[in-house]
Amino acid sequence: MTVTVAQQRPMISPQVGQTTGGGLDVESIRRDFPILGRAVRDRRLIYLDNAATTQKPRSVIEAIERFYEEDNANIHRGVHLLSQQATFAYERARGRIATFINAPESSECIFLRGTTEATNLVAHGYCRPRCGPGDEIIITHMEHHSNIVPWQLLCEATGATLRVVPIDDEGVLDLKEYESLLNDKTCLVAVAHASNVLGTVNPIRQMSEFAHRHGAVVFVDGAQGAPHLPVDVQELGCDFYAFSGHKLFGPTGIGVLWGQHALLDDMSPYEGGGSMIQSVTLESSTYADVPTRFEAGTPDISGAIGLSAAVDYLNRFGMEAIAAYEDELLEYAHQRLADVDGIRLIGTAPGKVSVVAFALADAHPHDIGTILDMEGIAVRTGHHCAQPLMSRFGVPAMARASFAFYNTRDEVDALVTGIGKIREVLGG
Ligand code: 7TS
Repeated sequence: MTVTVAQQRPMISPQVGQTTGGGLDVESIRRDFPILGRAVRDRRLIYLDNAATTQKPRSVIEAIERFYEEDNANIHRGVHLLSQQATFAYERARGRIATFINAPESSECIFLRGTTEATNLVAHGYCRPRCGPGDEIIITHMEHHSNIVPWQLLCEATGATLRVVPIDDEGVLDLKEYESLLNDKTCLVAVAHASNVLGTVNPIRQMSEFAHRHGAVVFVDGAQGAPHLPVDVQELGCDFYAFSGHKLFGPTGIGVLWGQHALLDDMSPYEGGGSMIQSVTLESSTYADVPTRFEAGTPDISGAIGLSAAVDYLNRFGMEAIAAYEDELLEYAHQRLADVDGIRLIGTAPGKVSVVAFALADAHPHDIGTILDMEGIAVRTGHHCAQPLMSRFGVPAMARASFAFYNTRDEVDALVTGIGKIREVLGG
């Protein structure tokens, strides 16, 4: 049964107008997200698992629906009207997304399934032909598994060596150590724009400058950067930037790899199939230009259109305003949570994005997640696909509340109250 917020939780009135950082009208923004009106376990939904995936505004849902109702056809192949319309919509989506990250050319944006696929494409397409024994790949201690395992596979296959930049107890990268790890054997540096656990924002511009001095290229995992920060790939100075649509208020199954044109142009395809060729004989094939060379088979057409609608939606407010609002909310969350008895906040780097990981004395993260769920509060618990980071902080798992610009101070308050209940239930 779907019930309204007001019926279920009159004690938590959504006084979202209180939180006006960045000048956002969050009350009105919340109405754009249909799912935020639903109840969970007879409570109003408090969705604090945005680092795993974000909710979708109505305009995204409608853009996908409209595509299937009006334009659906395969792209880049038909002369018929629907195919032309679908192709136009898909390529227009690419252009809008390129503008969103200030890519010099829209052809530098490749549609893929998401950050994970983008990372694997760079590992195979860029590094494999260039890396051998003695070459080095640098990652950091705060990476998501998707920015660790592809590089381990690469090293296994080529004999290259993986180097890891350490982090301090606040979750800040050791830049001195990074500098000393770089050398003329460094092929590529792979680093998260923002950590999915600590929220730390890494100094990509500086890291790119250092790497370029040694002729290394920089791949940025932007899965947690793009949803929270304005992204200007030219300003960042990196060589590749990847992000996932579903963490950016768009659909699942679509993501983007941006790369410098010259680098992409010099890369071999990762997957073979239809669309990515120039010509095929039974003996051999030649390949299409970028980006088509990397988009074998029928792509996720409606996904690209949905992601473009998400970007249009974000542009209504501007990422600067979104970041300013989230900064205030994060500060409030840190203040409130720091007062909770027995809590340990993990990740306290200055300038972090709105992700708060925590451990509670004597409470298993799984119990924390389950008890909060009884209150309608969705948080993530577990290793967050960052097991090396868990080891770094000496825990097998953590709980994590991750906020988007539709979250409110009331929801932070509800989280704090919910954590209080955990102690009651567990008898702490
Ligand atoms: N990189 C980072 C920093 C991430 O946070 C994630 C997903 C990925 C890569 C992989 O993205 P995908 O869209 O290709 O799967 N992070 C999380 C998370 O923190 N909780 O669930 C998924």
